Amino acid sequence: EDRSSFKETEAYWQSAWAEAGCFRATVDPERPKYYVLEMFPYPSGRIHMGHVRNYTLGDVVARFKRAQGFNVLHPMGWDAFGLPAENAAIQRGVHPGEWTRRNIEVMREQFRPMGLSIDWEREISTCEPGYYKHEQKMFLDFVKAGLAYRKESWVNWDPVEHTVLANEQVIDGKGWRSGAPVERRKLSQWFLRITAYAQELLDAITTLDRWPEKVRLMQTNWIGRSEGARVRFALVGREDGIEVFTTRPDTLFGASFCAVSANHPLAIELAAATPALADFLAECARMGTSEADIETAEKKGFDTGLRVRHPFLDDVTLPVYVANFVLMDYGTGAIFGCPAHDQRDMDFARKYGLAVTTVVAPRDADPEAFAAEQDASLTAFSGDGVAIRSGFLNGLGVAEAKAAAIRRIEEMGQGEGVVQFRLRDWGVSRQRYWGCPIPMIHCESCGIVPVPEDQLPVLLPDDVTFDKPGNPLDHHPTWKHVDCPVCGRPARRETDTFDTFFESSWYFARFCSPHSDTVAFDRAAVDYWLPVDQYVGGVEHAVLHLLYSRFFTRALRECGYLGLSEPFAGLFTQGMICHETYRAADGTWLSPEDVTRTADGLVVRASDTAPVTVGRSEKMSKSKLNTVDPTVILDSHGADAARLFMLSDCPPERDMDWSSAGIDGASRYLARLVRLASQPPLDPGPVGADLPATLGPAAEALRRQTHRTMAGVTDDLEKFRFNNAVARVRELTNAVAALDPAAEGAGPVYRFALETVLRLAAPMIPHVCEALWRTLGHATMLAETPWPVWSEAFLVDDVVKVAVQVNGKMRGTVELPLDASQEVAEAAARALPTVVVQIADKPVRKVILVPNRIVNIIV
Ligand code: ANZ
Ligand code: ZN
Repeated sequence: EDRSSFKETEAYWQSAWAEAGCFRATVDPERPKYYVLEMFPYPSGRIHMGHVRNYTLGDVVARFKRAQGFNVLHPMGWDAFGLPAENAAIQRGVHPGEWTRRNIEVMREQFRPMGLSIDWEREISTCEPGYYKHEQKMFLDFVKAGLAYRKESWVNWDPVEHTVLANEQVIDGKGWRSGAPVERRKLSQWFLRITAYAQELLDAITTLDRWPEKVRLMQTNWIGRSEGARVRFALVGREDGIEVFTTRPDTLFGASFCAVSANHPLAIELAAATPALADFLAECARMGTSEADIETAEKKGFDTGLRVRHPFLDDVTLPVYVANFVLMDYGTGAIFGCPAHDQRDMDFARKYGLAVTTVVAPRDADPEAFAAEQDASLTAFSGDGVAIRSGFLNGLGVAEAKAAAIRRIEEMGQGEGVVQFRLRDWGVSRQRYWGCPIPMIHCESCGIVPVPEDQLPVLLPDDVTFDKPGNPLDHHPTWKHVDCPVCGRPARRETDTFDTFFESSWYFARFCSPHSDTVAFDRAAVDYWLPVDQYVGGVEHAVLHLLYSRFFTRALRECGYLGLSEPFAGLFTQGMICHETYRAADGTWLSPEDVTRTADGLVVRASDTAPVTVGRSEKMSKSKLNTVDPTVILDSHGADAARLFMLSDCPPERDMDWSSAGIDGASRYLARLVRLASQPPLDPGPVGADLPATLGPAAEALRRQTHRTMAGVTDDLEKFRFNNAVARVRELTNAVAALDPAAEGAGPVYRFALETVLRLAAPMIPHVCEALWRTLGHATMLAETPWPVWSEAFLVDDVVKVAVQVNGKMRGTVELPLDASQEVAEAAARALPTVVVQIADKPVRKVILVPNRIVNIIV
């Protein structure tokens, strides 16, 4: 075995594993299962280093669990619908289906040399009718169950991509892909009722104890549960009133105004008769729609001239504003403002000269003095305290005052306590071609009717054109014209397709029975394999995909598809891959391949040795040219080296720096491992031989270290500390290399320790370990070999460091078993190189042993 032939070796073992069906998963109720899944890739065209990291991490888990005796499911598929395919069609005239399928071919071939332990027989692609037809059936079931519905609503419209975006896809007021400022439009859309599960999704977060804390927190905030009250304020001189949502009903006595959103029905009504208000509403419509935009924009209002009555104070009325910081789709779209205790209200009050009335004072403050100061302040006080100047609430703490205020409002019939969620229903309609058709038909006489189940799937037509903006399905000459399944009259197909997060919300379940044709899932298979035991992916999916999937699983449960609620028992989010950036003198970016390092370490342009400015390490991105093509690395260094460097550099949750020095270092280690196995400096004895009963101290120490490494690496792999696992394996490798071939029992211990290195490292660098396992004489494959078992006896710390002296002078230390005998201690001490030099050819007169402390050699 020679490291120089790594390519043949890696390819050889990949086919050997495939031929032996090592990674084929079959339901086996007798064995414990383990389902490992990496977030499936979008077939963009080529794999990138982020993929390599993601799938390497998952593969380590899959191989480790398989060795531990689990029945492992580790599948792979393609998240194949989506916009880039349509953009390619527009820009390059290639059909989205062709573009996508070609990319899948290319990327599958790019993944293959990584040696991933995947059951390729389960490969799925979401753009194929065999996949999306089940999705159409699910949607019809959701409609029946009231979990999907249609409503007219304000939507985020991406003017570049001509489609609706979910709130989650709007980042800082811009489309998450196009980067174009989002516009507001009113459209009729399909929604999934995720809000029906808001409380359940929130409560269950506490059960996700193998999820990163930050993801759980992000989901908690996204669901955004607030307890508070709806309070109705009667309008003076009108029959109706304004209903507000507040989380601070305890501050009602400090109210100085009410405000409604620019999209509130009252604002729209008044604007019809007030041109200045109409102008103000138009100005608000141009403002960004995201919460962040609204948070940071200057607070502006329009005084409607209307007034409302204070619910608790008979003689008090408050002005009503239309304000740009009130969102229509949260609470009731209206608020009461209490400037003393809310910063936005404070900013607003100071701008429009409204009263600031302090009604909560900290417990340790003098209420009068505090109130006087706070009334004049520019900073709201939102802390805890006791109610003051608040009639029947006076003296109560914030929590009690909230409860008392709600009780009184309910008694008065002016409102009620409510729980409010920030979470909105999920709008799933997209005006795009390359997605799953929504199986509905619009009939003028019957309304919206579902496509009968026996007519599924509704196939995407292939013959579409992209020469006009908008949805090609809508432009198609015939596709949308169908007969109404109810009355038979001419009707129109729904031309919207699903948001592509629809497909990724259930693919993990489809992997359990990817070929079942009549049903989405074989029930026995999903019952056996789900939940996913370990999911691995990017933290960018913390709310979108991961929350949708949690909801979808519940919706499928409700419709009888499966019997669980949480799809992912364990989640790991990996860090990004970064690389130094390079710029030429003229400021243009240079790629890592364009530069080279001179003998004195200077980075210069490879073509002409012109000076290069080296920038800090940043996330690999095409715009800064600091990407490294995985295919080039796999070709030049092999999968094992790439995997090893990915794992060894830093903890997997952190961002890592890719460097050529790092990948070279990984290669060197592999070469060394190959030498240790193929050119051992001693006779390692036969395969399968037991270790001799007695070992010399050096061999004994290596045996002990080997057992410790087994325990340590196992623990590291369980806890995703892959970099520590690599470090331990390397240490053990060093110890194997350092073993004195002449030591008593060296041969068999050398074999034992080296084989252990291979077994422990196999999940990380599977090819070289498999090959060397064969080199060491094994007939069976390492991929089929169980995980090593250590003996606890070797883990207890009964080694001591003993000082070694020659003629009373300190010459070094040796590690000895506790209470080592005179012979053992003397042999170990005399083997120290420093001692050998000191003794030279002088006769040893005496060896004095102070047990467990000192060996003193007298010459
Ligand atoms: C009066 C009040 C007094 C408020 C006070 C806060 C502090 P969270 O925690 O996010 O649920 N609010 C209600 N609906 C709103 C809307 N559609 N747009 C903008 N703001 C809205 O926030 C709830 C608080 O945000 C509510 O409680 C309301 O202001 C405001 F000292 O009511 B509060
Ligand atoms: Zn009809």
